[in-house]
Amino acid sequence: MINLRTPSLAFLALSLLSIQAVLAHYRFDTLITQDLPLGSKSVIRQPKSWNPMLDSTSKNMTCNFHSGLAPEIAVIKAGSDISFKLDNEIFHPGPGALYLGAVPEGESAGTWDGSGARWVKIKNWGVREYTPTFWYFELTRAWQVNATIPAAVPSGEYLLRAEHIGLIDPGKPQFYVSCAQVKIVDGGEGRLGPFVEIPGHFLPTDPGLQLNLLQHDLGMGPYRVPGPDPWEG
Ligand SMILES: *[C@@H]1O[C@H](CO)[C@@H](O)[C@H](O)[C@H]1NC(C)=O
Ligand SMILES: *[C@@H]1O[C@H](CO)[C@@H](O)[C@H](O)[C@H]1NC(C)=O
Ligand SMILES: [Cu+2]
Repeated sequence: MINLRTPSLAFLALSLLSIQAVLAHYRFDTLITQDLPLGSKSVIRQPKSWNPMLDSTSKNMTCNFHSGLAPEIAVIKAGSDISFKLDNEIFHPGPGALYLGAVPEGESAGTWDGSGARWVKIKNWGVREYTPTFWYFELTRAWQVNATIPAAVPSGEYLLRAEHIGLIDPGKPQFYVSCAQVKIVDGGEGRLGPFVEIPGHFLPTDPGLQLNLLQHDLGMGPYRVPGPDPWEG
C-alpha cells in the first residue's frame, strides 16, 4: 500500500515512468574510451535482457545474465575518461555506481567471472537535489554516464562494471548492470581498496535501496548510494 500524503508531482512523474517501463528498459551496452571514441559493443559482456535483475543476492549481479564473454578487451590509459552508453535512457530514478574488478592471477579480463572480493567502487552518482516533492537523481534521463579512471589505478586487466539501481517500486529495487573487459595501461601506484564481493557489496536491507520515493518525510538525512565509498586514488 502506498501512503500518499502529497498528491504530488512525484506521483505523476512516477506514473509516467511506469507506463514507459512496460515498453523497454535499459542496458549499458557500449563503452567509449579515448581509443574507441565512437564506442564499442564488443568489449562488453552484453546482458541478455534489458529488464532489471530483482535479486541483489544472485550471482547474476556480478556481470548480469549475459550472452557470453565479450570478444575484445578495451585498452584504457589510467587517468583518461570513459563513458558507458545505454540503449535507452535511464528513465527510472535511482543511484548509479562504477566498479573495477581486479582480474586474478592466471585469468584475463576475457575469462574471469568476477567472483571473489576483488571489486572496488571508483565512482557513484546519487541525489542531485531533494525537495519536499521530488528526488532528483543525478542519472535520471541520462543516455550516457561518464567517469575518469583514476590515474593511480595500477596497470593490469580489470572488469569495469556499471550499475544503475531503479527505485520505482518501493521495497523492490531493480538492478541494471554490465561489465566491460578492460586493460589499464600507464597506471599508477595506488593501493586499491576496500575490496568487496559482488554480490555482497550491499545488503538487500540497505536504506538506499529501500526508500520510498513517494514518502517525503523520511528524516533519513542525505542520500547514501549503496555499496562501499568510492576509492579516492
Ligand atoms: C540468472 O538469470 C537468469 C535469467 O533470468 C535465470 O534463468 C538464472 O536462474 C539466474 N541465475 C542465478 C544464479 O540466479
Ligand atoms: C556524459 O557526457 C555526455 C557528453 O558530454 C553528456 O551529454 C551527458 O549528459 C553526460 N552524462 C551525465 C550523466 O552527466
Ligand atoms: Cu521499470
